[in-house]
Parts: sequence; C-alpha cells; structure tokens
Amino acid sequence: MTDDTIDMRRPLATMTSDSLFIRALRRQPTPRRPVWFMRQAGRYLPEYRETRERAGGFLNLVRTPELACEVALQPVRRFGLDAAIVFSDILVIPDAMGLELEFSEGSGPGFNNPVRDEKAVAKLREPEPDALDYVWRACQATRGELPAGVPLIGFCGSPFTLACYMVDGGGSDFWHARHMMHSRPDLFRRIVEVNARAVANSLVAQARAGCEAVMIFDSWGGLLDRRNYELFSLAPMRRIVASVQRFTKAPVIIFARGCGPFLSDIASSRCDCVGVDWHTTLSEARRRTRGRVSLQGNLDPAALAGDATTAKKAARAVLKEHGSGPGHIFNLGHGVDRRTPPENVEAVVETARNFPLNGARETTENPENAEAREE
Ligand code: 1CP
Repeated sequence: MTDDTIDMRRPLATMTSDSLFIRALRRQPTPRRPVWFMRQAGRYLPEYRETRERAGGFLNLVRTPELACEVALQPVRRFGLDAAIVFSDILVIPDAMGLELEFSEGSGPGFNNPVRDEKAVAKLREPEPDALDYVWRACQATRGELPAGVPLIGFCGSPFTLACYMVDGGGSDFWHARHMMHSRPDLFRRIVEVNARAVANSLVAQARAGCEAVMIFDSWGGLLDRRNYELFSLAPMRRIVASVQRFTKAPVIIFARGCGPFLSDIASSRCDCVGVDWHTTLSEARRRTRGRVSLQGNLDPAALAGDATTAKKAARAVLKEHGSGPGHIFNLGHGVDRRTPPENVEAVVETARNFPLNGARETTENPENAEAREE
C-alpha cells in the first residue's frame, strides 16, 4: 500500500469524538453551542477567490485534493469554527456515473448528458470507487491538516436531489424530473435507487477517509407532496442512514430544505440530526421532532447581507428560539451567499459562541450575553 492510497480498514478517527460538534449531534450536554456554516468555503471569502483563480476554476479545485484541503480550512482558520466540511460538490457522483459535469461562470453547474429517457436510465450504474478517488483523498488531506478536535463533515446530495439535477441537467424548477416522477415512476425509481447505493458507498468511504460526521443534502425534497416525499426521498435516505450506521460510527445529519411538514417523519429515519431552513422556527422543529434528533440551523442567509448589528440581532433570535437544552448546532438555514461580508460571519460566530446555554455557567462576562438577556 502506497502513502496516497487509503486503507479502507483503517479504524475511524476517535480523537474528535468528544468535540462540541459531535457531542451536540448526539444531544449530549456541551458548555456552548457548536457553530459552522453550510457553504462556509466559497466566493464570499477573498482567499477562496484567490485559490480558485490559481486552480483555474471550481472543478479543478474540487478535483485537486491539496487545493480542496486548502479552501476547506480557510473559513475554519479565519473564524475558528467548530467543524469543517469537505470541499467537494453533490454533483460529483452523477459526474462519476458519466453525466459529465461542467461549470460555467454564468449559469453554474450542469451536465452534458442528462438522463431523460429509458435508454439513459438503463445505462445508469453506481460509479466505480476509483472514479471518486479524489474525494476520498480530499477527505484524508483535510483531516490531516485540521486541528485536532475540529471534526470533518463528509457529504452527499440526497438520491432525490441528485435525480433532480440528473434529469434536468442543471439547476431549475426541475420540471423534467418532476414530470418523469409522475409519468414514469418506474424510471424515476430506478434513478433514485442507483443514487441511494452510490450515496451510501460514498458516505461510508468518506467516513473511512477521516470524516467524523456525514450529511445528506436534501435540498429539493420540499418540491414533493408527502406521499412522493416518503417514496422518492425519505425511504432511500433511511436505507442510507442504516448503511452508514452499520459500517461507521459517524453521526448522520439530514439537511431538509423546505421539508417543515415532514420533520416528524424525517426524525424517525434514525438520523442523528436534522438541518432546518428558516421557514420553520426551531421551537416548532423541536415540537415536531420530539427530542429524537438534534437540530442544525437556521438563520436566514440574507440576514448576513447588511450590517453586523442586524446580523447579530437575527442570530440572537434564532438562538433564543431553540431554547435551552443540548442538541443545537448553530448554522444558517441554507448556504452562505456570495454577497456576504465576511465581517458579518465573524460577528454572528461571536454571538453564537457567547450565547448562554441554560444550565451552563457563563465563564466570561460578555456584553453580548447581557444584551441577549435583556431582549
Ligand atoms: O466558485 C464557485 O463559484 C463555486 C460555487 C460552489 C461551491 C463553493 C458550488 C457550485 N459548489 C460549491 C461547494 C459545495 N457545494 C460544498 C462544499 C463547500 C462548503 O460547504 O463549504 C457543498 C456542501 C455543496 C453542496 C451543494 N452543491 C448543494 C447542496 C446544498 C445547497 O446549496 O442546497 C447543491 C444543491 C449543490 C449544487 C451546486 N453546486 C454549485 C452550485 C452553484 C450549485 C447549485 C446549482 C443550482 O441549483 O443552480
């Protein structure tokens, strides 16, 4: 075995298992809430833009483990966050299935070979593990460079969310995917099933390559009615959760955008944590999930667009809304927008770090806390 191949039998990293983030995911008591952000690495950071320029584009960044590692670490260094996320994209799986991912500056990511007919669906196969070798190597490189105690999150898109991009060929209202789901549920089910196996394999491989937690982004599950959500999104995610739990110790987070009405069902999937967008308040999410999972979220990313005072006030409202008790990971309700001033991210990190958790004694007298108590 050479240095740059990953030994899949390697025991899972345990040194970060006592970190704030992993403890909060498991709903164990922590002295304060952990903080990280979806899309914390990205174009709002000048250092990201510089590395991206040097790499010659987004896809080169994703496919070069040393550069992916560098950009994953940038926000952790700048803001002292409590978790890092692997720098990759949900669309690397369909790319490795042969759909050919392209990234254009104007219109974002898209596939040259969308899956629109019976013939294309019949040809779909899970990727060969080697095709995603650069992802496992990015996990390994990032884990190697991260400070001890800061866990690394591996991730994939949900089988349904991936199917949306695969059928439509890029981001849209996913008309073609929704149409196929209704008119040819047999074809759509096959896409989702291939995706579910591919996602399970990838999350297990990412955990074995150093990720201490894994996350499934169901960014478009909210397009579905309850029955189709169960059939095409939640049922395959349940199988993925079971596979990850069978083969690894990594807690599983499901980011459920637009899925407020389904939160109780999602909490019964045996995942450890549900990521909530800002349409559902955290107190409502707590009621619907009845303490079965921890919650991650859910500040509106647009609250970070203006001045720091507005951003902090909005963050405090989210922190208060969760209320006391363990099991809250502070995050946004969706990714950091590219128009976000980095100073506002810093201000919100400080607010969340200093916000008192009921039952935990405050160690510093911070004006932020006093302000929070007065509200
Ligand atoms: O430099 C650039 O312009 C690239 C912008 C970018 C970035 C930074 C894309 C293109 N992907 C990423 C990285 C990425 N994507 C990460 C890791 C970085 C981090 O979080 O710090 C993650 C977790 C994702 C996840 C992702 N990609 C999702 C799920 C989350 C969500 O936003 O709902 C989705 C839907 C994608 C697809 C995708 N990739 C990129 C874009 C612009 C999109 C959205 C396409 C669309 O719907 O129009």
